[in-house]
Parts: sequence; C-alpha cells; structure tokens
Amino acid sequence: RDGDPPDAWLDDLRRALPEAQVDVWRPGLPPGYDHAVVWNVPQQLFDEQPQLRAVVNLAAGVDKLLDLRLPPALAIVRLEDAGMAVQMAEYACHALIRFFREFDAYADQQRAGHWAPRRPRARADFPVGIMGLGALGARVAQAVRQFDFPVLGWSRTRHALDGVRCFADEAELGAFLQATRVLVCLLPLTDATRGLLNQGTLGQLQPGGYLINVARGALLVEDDLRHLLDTGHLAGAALDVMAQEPLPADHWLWTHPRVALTPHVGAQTMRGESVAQVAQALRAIERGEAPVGLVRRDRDY
Ligand code: OXD
Repeated sequence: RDGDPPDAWLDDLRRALPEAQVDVWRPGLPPGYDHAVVWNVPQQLFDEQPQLRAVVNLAAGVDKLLDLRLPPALAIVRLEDAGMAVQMAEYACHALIRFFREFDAYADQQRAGHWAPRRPRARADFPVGIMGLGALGARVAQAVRQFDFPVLGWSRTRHALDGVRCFADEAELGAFLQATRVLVCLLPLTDATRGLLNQGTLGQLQPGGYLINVARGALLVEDDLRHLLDTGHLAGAALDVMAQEPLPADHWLWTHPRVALTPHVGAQTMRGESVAQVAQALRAIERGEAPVGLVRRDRDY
C-alpha cells in the first residue's frame, strides 16, 4: 500500500502474528488460507481461495472490495482510524482555514507585491458540517471544534458527539445542509451515497459555501460542482478524491481557479498502526469475537 514494498508488510505481519503462517498471495497459490489482508486485489484471489473466513482491507473504504464476488459468510474488516483520523483532521482543518483566512487571496497578493490586509471574517458565519461521523468524521469534528467554528454532523444513523449538532438520516439532510457553509465529506461510497453531492444537495449549502471531499470521488457529481462554483453559489472546493483517478490530464478540475486538489493522499495507510489493527482483528476472529472495523454487509460499510 501507498508505495510500501510488500516485503515490509510481510515482515511486519509475521512479527505481529508469530503464531500465523503469513505468505504473499500470487495467482495460483494453493488454497488453504484462513484470512487475507488485501488492498486492491483481483477477483482471482477470492476465486482461488474459497475457504477464506475473513478478509482485512488495508483501507477505511471497502467500496472496491465489495464490488467483487465474495462468499456471503466471509467476514470483511476495514481499518478504523489506524493513523488515518489525525491525517483527515489535518487535511480538513488545513482546507477550512485556507478558505476562512483567505490564504489563496494573500498568495495572489504576494505575487502581485500588494500589501493589503483583508477584513477578518466571523467564525459564526462559517458553520462546518461533517458528513459521516465514524472514527474519521468524529476526529475531524473534534479538531474543527478546537478552532471554535460551529460544528454540525450528519450520518445515516444518529450519533451524539460533544459540541456537535448532530443530524441523522435523509429526513434531516436538508436541515443539516441549510445550516452548513463548509461541508466536509467523509461518507463511505455505497449505492445509497453515490452522487449524493449534487446540485440539489450542494445547492442547499449557505451561499459562499465550500466543499471539502476526502472520501470518494463518486460521491460527487463533478459537473454539478462546476456549475455551483461558476455561478458563485459555492466559493471553493478542496478535493482529495476524483471520480476518475488518476485525474485525466485535460480534466477541468486541474485548472479551475476555485479548486484545490491533491492526489488521494488525505489519509495514507500507516504500516505500523495498520499491522497492529490487522493482528488485533484476526485474533478477535480466531476467538470467535467481532473485530473492530467489521463491515456490515447489509449496509456496505
Ligand atoms: C481509504 C483510502 O479508504 O485510502 O482508506 O482511501
């Protein structure tokens, strides 16, 4: 994952799970393994290892894995936090403060050799709404609160977080969006959330709104974002994820003056934390317990 050689993962997993036999999968490896630890693997792995009992995905999002044909009884585990939550908090706060303090305008002024303090803006006019309140969203909410912005949260099922005005379910989505100016998206990609960030929903954000998407590109209808930026309803977007990755060279997102983009690096997988979580999860499964990060197949995350 993320540029680490497979051998480094192998060594660390062997060290963390001395009681296990750990091998690198390759096509044609004889079946017989109980568990798989994967990232971006082909269907072939599951076709050749039908006896697998559990798979641990080395990422928070399991959308790609769930696109494969997997045995119905296979336990699917995703990373929870594992060093990603603090990175998401950094990313979201960096983008939020960049927008709020108008750092892009100051960068333009510096290039023009122009000394011109701008009027400070009120934090109360920048309510931050976080979509998705799992381990990552909760950490982002906590970090944003440290800067005294009003914080709102929306999730499929109701959460209660200190100092966060929580909304739940489709019934409360409109009220959440209308009370939000800076939207931070950390939702999982599922059939229910694909394209959820569109003209109808983003159009309900407060005027001069911003989008920070650190989840999955397919949650956003990119042309709707473009329309909302060009008509001025939205003032900017920070995107770490795109519908097509890598982003094609001629894509409008590269050059839009109100878009800041990064190549899906919002929260990279940290080997040490991840290996510790993998070991913990596999031991829990071996004891017959539900591991942290167990995916619910009925809701796809
Ligand atoms: C993840 C990712 O889902 O890296 O963890 O995008």
